[in-house]
Amino acid sequence: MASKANADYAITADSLYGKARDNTFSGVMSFMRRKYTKDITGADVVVWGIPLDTSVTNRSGARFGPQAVRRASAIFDNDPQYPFNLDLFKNLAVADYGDCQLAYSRVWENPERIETEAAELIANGAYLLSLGGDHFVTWPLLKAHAEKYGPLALIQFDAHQDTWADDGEEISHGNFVTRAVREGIIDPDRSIQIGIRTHAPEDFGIEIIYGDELEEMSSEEVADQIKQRVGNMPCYLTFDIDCLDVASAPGTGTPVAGGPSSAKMLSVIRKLGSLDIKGSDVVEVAPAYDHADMTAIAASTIALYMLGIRAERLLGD
Ligand SMILES: [Mn+2]
Repeated sequence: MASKANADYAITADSLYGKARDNTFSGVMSFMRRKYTKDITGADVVVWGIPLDTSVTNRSGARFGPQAVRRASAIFDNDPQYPFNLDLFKNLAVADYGDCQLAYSRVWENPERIETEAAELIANGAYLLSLGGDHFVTWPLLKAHAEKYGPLALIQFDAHQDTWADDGEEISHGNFVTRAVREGIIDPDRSIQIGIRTHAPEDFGIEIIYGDELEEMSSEEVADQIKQRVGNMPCYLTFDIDCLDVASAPGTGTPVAGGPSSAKMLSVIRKLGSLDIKGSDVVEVAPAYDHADMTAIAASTIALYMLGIRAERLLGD
């Protein structure tokens, strides 16, 4: 007889560990069926959605990103997760905290709302894995992380540098890097951007691997260059889904052709486990422009890899 207790693991789980038994096509859609809870006691990782898309320059819709990524993540069933060959949730306690409660009419309040809530979520040392939302959200996330961990090296997978001018008042997805450099939150000399294939007026000395260079490099070479740059500095990993080629990720607000495949970038992330990554995000998934969930699946797999290298690191400790 089927047990009710095995369904809807997101709300029936009695711990932050363990395997869900839901069918991939049904049930409550938390990220990878992790327990949906506001009690993050004992969590190694907190997954959190930030459905903000009021600061985009082109197509809006990333407010539906967290929903789409959670739904796509249901495809990861109970088998050991490739390529880690691990039950990630045997040793890694992961909570899905739901979404940030944003103000759609008092948008100027949102940066502080995000930062304040993020600070609470990481206060006890949990690793925060955030699902955007547009790339503005990385600004308050970086602030909260730097407040706790000090200045950070930034690892940014992106088609855009996000270094546009900023007067300190703007809510824009194109200048979080400008602010983070100006306020000393990231160290540009230890930071690196991967997949860039647009021009911006500033680079602040941040190292760049351009889209055409990626094409010529192996994933090993890319990962080595990142590790060389970051060294042992505490770092933050942000993955703008538009880093991927439009063929791998059409469902995003500012797509750019000529980017890498999901296969190559996943392979790079897999090799970053030795870095002292304090938190990460996957942003700019806009499912209204997606086809067959391909962008959402790519994004949820990137988030899975972020958990995977975290789980491996925990096992290594
Ligand atoms: Mn970006």
